Amino acid sequence: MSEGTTGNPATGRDNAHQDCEIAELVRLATSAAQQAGALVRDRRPAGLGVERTKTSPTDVVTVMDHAAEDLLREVLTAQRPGDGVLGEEHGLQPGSTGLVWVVDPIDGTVNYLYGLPTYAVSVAAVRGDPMVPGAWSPLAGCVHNPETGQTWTASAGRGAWLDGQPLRMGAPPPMERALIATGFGYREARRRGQARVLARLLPQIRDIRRQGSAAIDLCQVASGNVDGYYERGVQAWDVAAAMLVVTEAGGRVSGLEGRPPSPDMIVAAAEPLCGALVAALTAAGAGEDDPE
Ligand code: LIP
Repeated sequence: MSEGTTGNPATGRDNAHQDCEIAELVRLATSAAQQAGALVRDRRPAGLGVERTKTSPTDVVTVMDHAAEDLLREVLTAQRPGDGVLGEEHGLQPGSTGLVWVVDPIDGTVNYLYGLPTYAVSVAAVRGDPMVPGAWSPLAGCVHNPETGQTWTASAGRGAWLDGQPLRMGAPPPMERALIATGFGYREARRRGQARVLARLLPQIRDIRRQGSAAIDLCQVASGNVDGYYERGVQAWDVAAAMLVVTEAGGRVSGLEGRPPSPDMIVAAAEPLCGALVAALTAAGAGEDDPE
């Protein structure tokens, strides 16, 4: 499988045109993510601090989140002025083409703040409304970790790659031998609920990893560094590009009880592990927070 594979010969011309357009979207996503990655890595101010907080005192934003999102918006709109852009820090700038760039300038901001290397720039081109769960789908995406240099890319129906090498997920282990990544939200009631779910799940699996970047967790599912991932509370910008990496590598990304992935819950793994995880999380009441 390679980027730019020609489509169905029956509709050859249209598919070839679409292939070109999607390949172009992947190139732009990759170039934008790598430029923003170089900025946050190379221009990190000495004594970087918290610029402001969002949903709780531990939900932080740094000056570099803003600088990188500004750069992403500039690069993307210079090339494709009619497209919309939805970013973690500055919200939605509507477009006219039906295509929206969904960007997270630094996914893993707490790691970045502490000088830990697990963070990423995430850039996805999606069709539909990325604010409404189930109403959008990613066409192209790139997740770039500026510290390791790892660059995951994916294009809808055409495959997923890590540093240009095709990714194909193998058969997963059973639940009791599965290494599962997860993350925790920033509000107290959410965390109490997440701790309750973890206490139910942990005895059923090999172990848990909490790496601090949903985008990297998902890409590591695709790369086989963990077997699965789940989290409550992640937004479209955290996961839009990495979801495509997982599905194009042969995995499944789901919500609970047949629902699409959403801020309520995202679960990712190859089948049958994904289904087993969804069942275990449902039984553990993972779709609800504890009372405030
Ligand atoms: C963060 C995630 C992290 C998750 C947090 C948060 P940010 O994104 O990727 O893994 O547990 O809830 O959403 O805030 O660094 O972009």
